[in-house]
Amino acid sequence: MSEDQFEEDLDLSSLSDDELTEQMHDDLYDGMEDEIAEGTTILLGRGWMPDRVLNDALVGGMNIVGVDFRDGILFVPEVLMAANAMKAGMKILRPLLAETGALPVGKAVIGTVKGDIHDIGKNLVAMMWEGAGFEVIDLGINCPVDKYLAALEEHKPDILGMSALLTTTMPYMKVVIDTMKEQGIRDDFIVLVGGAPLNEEFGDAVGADAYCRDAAVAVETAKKFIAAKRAA
Ligand code: B1M
Repeated sequence: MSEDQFEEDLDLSSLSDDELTEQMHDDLYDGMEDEIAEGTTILLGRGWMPDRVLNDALVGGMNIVGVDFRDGILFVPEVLMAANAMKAGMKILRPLLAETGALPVGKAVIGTVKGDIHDIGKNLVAMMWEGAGFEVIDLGINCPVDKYLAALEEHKPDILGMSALLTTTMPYMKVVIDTMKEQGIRDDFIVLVGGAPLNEEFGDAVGADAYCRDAAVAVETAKKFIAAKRAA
């Protein structure tokens, strides 16, 4: 029997909890949305709490995806597919998590800066953050400083993320951070920046807390800063 045929015939509900969790990690890795939705529903039907499904089956699987993306084993298209599969599970869990009051790992606002319409990398970061258990408010593209500030005021996130893909738009990050300083709110937020033309030196120069080379690093960095914030 071919592997595809095996996958088609596999009855997820016949698996034990451990086997199903393991299978869901594989299905996330392979970007299989329907199977992730089905596995999520089965685990909930067996009495698993939504946050356990999220952490053990989904976030656990996305961690593997993140590590392989960082190590150059997986590439952008595969990670986007995995993130979409994750979304299929999250769609089922989100209202239940809200009901049970389970706290997200942290909250992040992210947007591509004014003048810039590139959003593939930003979307990937947003999806990977969601995959890691963060609540993410995505402001989209071409964000002026007022839009960022209004979102900080409204959502009170832990993290502000900014993306820029053009050498002409990346200086706008400094406009946002300088305005935050003027308003005395800079230190209320962890500011993370990313995008192909940036580097660590640029991140330091504009006054960000960190530059993130890619989406996997954005997850690691966000978790590190949140842990430090909570510890303080
Ligand atoms: Co444009 N574009 N583009 N483009 N485009 C680039 C960026 C360019 C390098 C191509 C080139 O000339 N070689 C060049 C910029 C040159 C420069 O600034 N020096 C360029 C240009 C010039 C332009 C236009 C000006 C072209 C024109 O109209 N004459 C125009 C600009 C429009 C505007 O923004 N105002 C333009 C338009 C477009 C399209 C609309 C056609 C399309 C965008 C579609 C979309 O995003 N929905 C597009 C594309 C696709 C690209 C390239 C080919 C690919 C970008 C991409 O999606 N990469 C790009 C060339 C390239 O990079 N090879 C190019 C994949 C993505 C996953 O990677 O975005 O780097 P990336 O994200 C990574 C990391 O950078 C990081 O994590 C991500 C995932 O690992 N990251 C973050 C990103 N944001 C983060 C935020 C964080 C953390 C990490 O916050 C915490």
